Amino acid sequence: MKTLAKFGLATVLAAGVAMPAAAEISNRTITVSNGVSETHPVADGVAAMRECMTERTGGAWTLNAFWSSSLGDDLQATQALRSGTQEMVITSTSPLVGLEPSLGVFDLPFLFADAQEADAILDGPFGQMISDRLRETGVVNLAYWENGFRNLTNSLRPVTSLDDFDGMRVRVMQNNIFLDTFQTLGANALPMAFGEVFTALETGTIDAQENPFVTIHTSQFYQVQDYVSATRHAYTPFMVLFSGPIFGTYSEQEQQILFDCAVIGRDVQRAVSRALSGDSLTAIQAEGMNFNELETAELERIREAVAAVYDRHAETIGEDVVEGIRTALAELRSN
Ligand code: TK8
Repeated sequence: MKTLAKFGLATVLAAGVAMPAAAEISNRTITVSNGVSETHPVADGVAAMRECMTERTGGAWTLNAFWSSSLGDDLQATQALRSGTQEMVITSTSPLVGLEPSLGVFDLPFLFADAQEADAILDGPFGQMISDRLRETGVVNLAYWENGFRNLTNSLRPVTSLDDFDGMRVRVMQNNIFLDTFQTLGANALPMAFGEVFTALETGTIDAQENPFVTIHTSQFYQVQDYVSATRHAYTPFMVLFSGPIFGTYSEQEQQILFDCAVIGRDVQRAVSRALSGDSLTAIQAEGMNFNELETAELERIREAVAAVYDRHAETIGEDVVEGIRTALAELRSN
């Protein structure tokens, strides 16, 4: 009798300790969509995020990933988040400027000098300020991941100078700053969703596109492009976005798990992306692409040619936002 009572008390105590925690973490199935393929470093980040979620929720959460725009392109998926029909998307900032114009700041040509600079800005108060603004549009930015420095590929000629852009039909993201940048360089810029790029290159609707080496490799653009030139003209980040309406149904503890695991995924994703960049370049050359660097003086001409893009879009982006990143970068660079 005594033993039984003791056992009973222990059970009640154990349940008492376990119950609040159990109540704060529900069974959840989270769908995340991506434009890139499953071989892209984003998949390493998603895997790390999934492992973190499993650990933190005791297996109560399932993270299902869909690749290669199979659930729609960046913008469509983001709209699904806003209406609460999909949980998560890993998207470029660029196609979302219609939702939140301040995101356009990351499309300004030659903004970041290197990845460390990008990390410092994105993970610091400036990146947080942009995330706060996005929150108003119905999505929660859990973390910034890496897309990377963008380079031009085409089927016509090596791009070694400003003049080589002339008349080239270049696919750009659905974004006015990219459109203006490439028009200013003399190209014939065509905005298009990422999922349509391969076919458009294959059928010759366009001559060129621009993306980081890892994307050129993992999306197999080397099959339909002959030249790759190290223009490094922009660094556009990825964001790990979560549906605002669905986020609101999560407990505080669950919301924290989302943020924490997105950051763990971020560190893995960035590390893999950076480690892979050089390998991707080697791989696309092995697949037959012709690679060239640009002379410093030519890169300088290109940079000068597009400098006016900053002024033309400052008002749309927000003068304060452009000024804010300039100040933050100047501060970083003075250290
Ligand atoms: C993938 C896109 C892609 C981006 C683009 O969904 O559209 O060129 O660089 O990676 O976000």
